[in-house]
Amino acid sequence: MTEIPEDHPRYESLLTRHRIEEGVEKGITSRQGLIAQGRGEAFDYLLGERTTESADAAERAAAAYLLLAEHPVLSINGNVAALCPGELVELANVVGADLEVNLFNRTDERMRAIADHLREHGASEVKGLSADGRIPGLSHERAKVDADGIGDADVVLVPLEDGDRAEALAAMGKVELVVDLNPMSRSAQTATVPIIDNIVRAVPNVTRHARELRGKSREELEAIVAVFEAKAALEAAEEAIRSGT
Ligand code: PTJ
Repeated sequence: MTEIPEDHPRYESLLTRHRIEEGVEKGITSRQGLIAQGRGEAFDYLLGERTTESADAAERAAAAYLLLAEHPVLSINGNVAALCPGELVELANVVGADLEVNLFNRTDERMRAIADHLREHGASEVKGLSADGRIPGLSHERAKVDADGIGDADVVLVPLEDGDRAEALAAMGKVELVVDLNPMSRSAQTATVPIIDNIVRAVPNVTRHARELRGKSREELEAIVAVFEAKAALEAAEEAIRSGT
């Protein structure tokens, strides 16, 4: 890999691409993850590679939901494990969430490689390997979850999720916080809180909000989630993409 000069105008984007490549080499990210990354990059480019005001509000609402949750779980796939493992471990620590590996293209090797990778980044416990629970209405491999993890969660952060599974999780009555750069994707459209932002910016920003909101009362947190409107957030993101502002 050629060294990327730090003054390159698209330094962050190229670095992110490199992390995904490394993820594939390490057996963490699937080859389809490269395609997903390309789709994400296109939307990010149109958004100006920045966290918009409406995405920031969604990240604050997500932080409030995570703090209000009885059992929050952060779902980890091969792309996010490669892109921001330490940041996800930090968010889990700040809001008291479980980390669960949950893959679209599930293999035992990748499950283990991702769990090990998260532990190398400071995770003490990683769920997803026992797979003794099922998401109803999905074909076998994609339905596998831990009964005491996502199976039991009331609030789940699902980054870069496929639409079917996002819908099935929503049908289980879970609050879904979806990170996806495409506001028109089915997962973003199904989410309680659609976060239209790059995962590498979104996770640290949710953590920052969670740190700020930690001392607030339940009533104050409930007021933040009550005023959040998913439809308005999706419209604002689409408008930002279409108009470039
Ligand atoms: O590791 P696995 O087996 O669980 O597979 C993970 C992928 C992402 C390959 C799988 O879930 C998949 O194929 O996803 P899709 O259907 O390609 O959807 C990925 C969505 O994530 C697309 O809408 C992209 O725009 C979006 N996306 C890609 N990169 C990012 C992103 N959103 C936020 N941040 C990104 N960095």
